[in-house]
Amino acid sequence: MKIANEYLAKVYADVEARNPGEPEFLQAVGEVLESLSPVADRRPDLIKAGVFDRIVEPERMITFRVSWVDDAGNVRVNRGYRVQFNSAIGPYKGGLRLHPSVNASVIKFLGFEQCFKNSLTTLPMGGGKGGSDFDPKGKSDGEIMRFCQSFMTELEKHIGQFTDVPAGDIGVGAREIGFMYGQYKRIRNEVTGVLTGKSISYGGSLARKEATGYGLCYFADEMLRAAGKSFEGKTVVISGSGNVAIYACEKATALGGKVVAMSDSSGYVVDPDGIKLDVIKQIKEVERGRIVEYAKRVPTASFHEGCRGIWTVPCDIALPCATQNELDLDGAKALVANGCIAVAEGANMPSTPDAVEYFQANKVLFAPAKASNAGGVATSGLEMSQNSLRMSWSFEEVDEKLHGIMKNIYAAAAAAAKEYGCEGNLVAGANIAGFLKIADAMLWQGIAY
Ligand code: NDP
Ligand code: 2IT
Repeated sequence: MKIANEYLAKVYADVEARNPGEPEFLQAVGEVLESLSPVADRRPDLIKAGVFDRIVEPERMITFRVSWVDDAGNVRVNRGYRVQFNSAIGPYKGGLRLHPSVNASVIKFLGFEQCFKNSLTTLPMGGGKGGSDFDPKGKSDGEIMRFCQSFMTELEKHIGQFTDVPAGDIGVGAREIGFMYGQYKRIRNEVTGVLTGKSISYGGSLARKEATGYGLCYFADEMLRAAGKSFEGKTVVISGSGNVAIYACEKATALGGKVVAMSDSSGYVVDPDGIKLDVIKQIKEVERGRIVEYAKRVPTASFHEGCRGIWTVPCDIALPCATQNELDLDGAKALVANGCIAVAEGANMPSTPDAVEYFQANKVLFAPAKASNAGGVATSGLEMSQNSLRMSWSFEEVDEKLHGIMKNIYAAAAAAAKEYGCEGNLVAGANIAGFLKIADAMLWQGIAY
């Protein structure tokens, strides 16, 4: 980790000592502190008020047992988490992830990133994240429901519309949010916007489902345009085939790009003709199947085992939309060698630090996750507003607000990078712009003696 400012280097060393065995969390903190060096150089007041020391420590970390009964009558036990990272600018806000790889490190890295992302949206939302090591793959609807109900039976004690508002993430979509919301309402006997990503019939927002993928492309479009380029006529590779990837594919295609590859955790499909999104949606959203099916149904497509090979597919624009650290230095080298001009992150922290460095050294336009995937949580913020107003806006109204927010995030990140001496570096710009608003709010609110 190259943290230029001496004080921040010490903050990082403390975080390292205090959080052993948490590589993802340390990776996320290290990247942010690296970017904040020019801020610490100019702002002794923030050092004096302990803002850097406080911002890397979650306000609260909740860990709990989730027991449930499977279809065969066996008792199963998983571990649930909610990190309430920072509430300086609003109630904790962030998704819930259900995946066997979930642990404290993953939840804390996601919660930490979420604070800066939410700040960038300009909406009043603090940062949080949660989930469980439960594996939804191969589970029946009944098992998913019983797990979600048990999970919410404990989580309910810690959340609320003015306290903490969870949403979806990997393994959590409208089905899971519905089961969790039903349980919350059963226990509390109150109808409030305590979760976002709800279905439309009981308070969800139009365009929330599309928002992360659409927002990613709106952001990438801004970045490309600032460099005199666009999606028009470009070949695009998208990893993943979940919520973010599907709607990134839809918008990238609408903006004139041709998506030629998508993946899941078992492998990737290449379709030189352009991915037929209706087939992907049928397999993934309706059948909950595997991507290999696409190659069986579409004659122009081929399936390749293993997901990392997707970065060897030649493209102009790469959109990693699956999971953390899925794009490493080898992937970055393959993309650059094939002439890739832009990478925009849809997943959270999908690129390893050496991959990011390689892109920047090779003048690839690079959009960091906490800026480019903020459209999902921004639209969650719009869902909260609609719930509070007891109103719902049209798809076009929400989409237009989302588009405006993404343009604004690009402008804020680009401006902060310039102001702090690293023009063109959107990683640094997004970290600095996101941080400054939270830091200011923390200064105003004092320290509990
Ligand atoms: P989904 O569960 O809908 O889809 C996840 C996709 O990523 C699937 O194709 C899945 O494949 C693949 N994937 C997951 N884990 C791995 C892994 N360890 N290795 C390889 N592939 C993997 O999740 P989302 O689309 O919602 O989330 C994708 C990413 O976007 C995550 O990083 C998430 O944090 C981030 N994000 C999501 C937002 C949202 O609104 N949903 C907002 C902002 C960021 P398989 O089915 O085989 O597991
Ligand atoms: O990583 C993310 O920003 C999300 N999973 C969305 C969080 C939200 O509260 O909508």
